[in-house]
This record gives sequence, C-alpha cells and structure tokens, in this order.
Amino acid sequence: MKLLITGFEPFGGDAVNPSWEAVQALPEQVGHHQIYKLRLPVVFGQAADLAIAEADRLHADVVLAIGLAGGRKAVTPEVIGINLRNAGIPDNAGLQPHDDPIIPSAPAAYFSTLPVRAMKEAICAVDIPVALSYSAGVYVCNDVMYSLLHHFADTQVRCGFMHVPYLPDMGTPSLPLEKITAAIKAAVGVL
Ligand code: PCA
Repeated sequence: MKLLITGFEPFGGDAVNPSWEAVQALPEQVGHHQIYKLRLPVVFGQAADLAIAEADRLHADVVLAIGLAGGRKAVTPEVIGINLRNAGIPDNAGLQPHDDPIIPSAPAAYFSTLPVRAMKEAICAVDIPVALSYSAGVYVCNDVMYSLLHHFADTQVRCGFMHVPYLPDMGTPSLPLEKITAAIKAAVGVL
C-alpha cells in the first residue's frame, strides 16, 4: 500500500512547522505502508493542487495530510472538511480570502474517509493526548482536506487530515516532536 503523507512549511511568523518536522522523522515503511512524504506550501489552492497531483502520480492508496493547530493540546484527527475559505491572516502568497467557497457549486462538506475513531484509539493506546475534531478550520489545512476529499470522492483512494499541537519552543500547550511523530505513526498503523 502506498501512503502519501504531507506536512506544511512554516507560516504566520513561525520558524518551523511541527507537521513537516514530524512527517520528515517518519520511517519509510510503517506496517504494510510504503510512506511517501511531501512538504506543502501554506497557500490556498496551490497546496491542495500539489497534494492531489502527487497522490495521482504515485497512485497512492491513502493520503494523510498533517498540519499545525496552534493552541490545541491534543493531536486531532479531523472528521470533516467544509467548502469554505476564510483567512484570519494572509497565506504565504499573501492571499486572504473571506467567505469564499473552495470549489463553487461543489458539496458543502465531506467526511474524512479515514477511520478517525480507530486513529484516535491507536494514538490513545500509546499515551499521547488525542481527541476527534469536528472542525479543521477555514484556512489552508481545511482547503487541503476538502479538496482531497472532493477529488477522490467516488474513488478507492481514502484521505483525511490530522492537526498537531505546537512544539514546546513555539507556544503552549505543546507536545514534544517525538510524541507528535509517534502519534502519526500510531495512526498510520490503523490505515
Ligand atoms: N496549519 C494551518 C495551515 C498550515 C498549518 O500547518 C491550518 O490549520 O490551516
């Protein structure tokens, strides 16, 4: 099985993004998954297009996108992505959409096609704070999640998103990099 896992470049003035730090630290193989890694720009539209193109190119079976949610205290598998863009801060290309659809006339929302509850239980089992989230926000992370789910709707490719907290030197609450990496590995184990 081919698993594409993505992380993001830094944004909003941060020097690092724990999502990419953790993805980079993953092994090349987890269980029956061959892991392919991709770093995404924090840019509306462009990030989603790159993730979709790479998943198509690889003929990936599963796509798991990871992003930072500063302020959250737990790793959070996302249940749903919505067809909305609203940026509190400009993205890394200076775009700041307000209340725009991601894809006009497309469905309002898609549920993750990953087993979010099993992911949560697997992360809980390795003693890392975890909770399901029912909002991936309306910034670039939700953009990627929604766009993947729209593109791969009615295909066999399963996809979803997981947010992770700050690293200790970025703010509070936080989780050490080893714990974020271990949480992703545990989640991948049930995909
Ligand atoms: N977090 C942002 C975008 C990139 C990232 O790591 C978000 O939650 O939308």
